[in-house]
Amino acid sequence: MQVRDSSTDRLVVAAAGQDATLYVCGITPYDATHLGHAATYVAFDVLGRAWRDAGHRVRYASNVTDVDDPLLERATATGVDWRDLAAEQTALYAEDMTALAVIPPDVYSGVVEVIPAVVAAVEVLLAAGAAYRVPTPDALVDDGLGDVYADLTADIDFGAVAGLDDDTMRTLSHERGGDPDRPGKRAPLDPLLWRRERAGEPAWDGGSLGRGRPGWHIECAVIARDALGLPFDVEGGGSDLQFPHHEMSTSHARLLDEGRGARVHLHTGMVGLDGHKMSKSRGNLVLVSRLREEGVDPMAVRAAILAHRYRDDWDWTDESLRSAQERIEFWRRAVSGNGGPDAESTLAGVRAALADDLDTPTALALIDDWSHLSLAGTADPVEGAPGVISRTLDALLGIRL
Ligand code: 5CA
Ligand code: ZN
Repeated sequence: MQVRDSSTDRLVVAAAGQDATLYVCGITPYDATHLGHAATYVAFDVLGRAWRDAGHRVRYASNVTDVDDPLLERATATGVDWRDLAAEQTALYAEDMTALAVIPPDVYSGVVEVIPAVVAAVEVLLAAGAAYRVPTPDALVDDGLGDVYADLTADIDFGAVAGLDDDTMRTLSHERGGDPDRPGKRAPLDPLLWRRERAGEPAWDGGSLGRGRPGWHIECAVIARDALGLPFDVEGGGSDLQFPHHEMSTSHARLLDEGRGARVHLHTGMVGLDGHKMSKSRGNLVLVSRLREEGVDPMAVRAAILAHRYRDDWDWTDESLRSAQERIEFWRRAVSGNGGPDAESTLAGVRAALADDLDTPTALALIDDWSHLSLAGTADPVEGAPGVISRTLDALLGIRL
């Protein structure tokens, strides 16, 4: 299994040993799962399937960002308790993923479940001189402890994940949850590790840090480390997470155990609608749950996703769903008999396509080729060949006909 590492843009072996370890950043559960989320989780699901097929023991971990500013803001705006909102949306997400045949993670952790581990990690970074306190006059109790930030100068490899220049990093930090203009920080990009309690915000016992809640990046660093050990094979998510999220979480991981974070970073392209990235903040969403309510076959949704290369940006359209529905019908007709054209070379081709940086469009085209031959009728049908195709689709691509 080779994949294109998004840090170096080189093809690399995805997992060198028998154990293959994967961390994929999970949802922030304040709104329902849209096609962009679905495409990201389906892509990493195919990676897990290809690994299993190649004989690896897969260990997959993910998180739910069940405490974060956007979630708390949405809960306040709609008058719902943030815990209820998170629980409700996480359950809906799980249903959507089940419908899309995404194999669940082995470890699936909320932030609220790892607070003591995050506190201990931040204490380690402070003791190592890799973090510092920033005064918080607006904290509920201003006892002088302050918020805690990572000092990025402590990490000589900072920047290796995304490879961006300073100006770009600053712009993206501002757009994607950072606070480059916060007074009192040593450097604009330094990320928040621990936020002291503010009025109306949830907070937990933070030991020597004082009551508060975790920053975003440290959460994923700690969950990945505790679930998979360091270093692990692949860290994944959408391309919007390459910077700052994966740059920062990898930096934290490096400093925590004098180790490394992920060996390889993989980022999926952004799915858009009408030319704009699908996002909860923009509201241009096609929800998986809505499609399900409308009676759309989830396998067609999955096929529509797999028709695109995972790393490309693409737009969801009604047409892409319609052609996926037709494709599924076509495959169903083609596998309906007992015999058909020999399927071994198709299976080998699908395996080779997936081993080549998860080339799912080529894999689907190979199934199309076999289906055309099958429906044209073959002089010398091989018994059981349609079953091989059905099982290839099911096991490797997660499409049950
Ligand atoms: N909870 C954090 C990660 S720790 C988070 O980014 N949550 S999220 O709900 O905003 O996104 C969940 C996953 O879907 C992330 O991997 C994100 O990169 C991906 N994602 C978000 N929007 C899109 C999109 N339009 N296309 C493809 N993937 C997307
Ligand atoms: Zn994450």
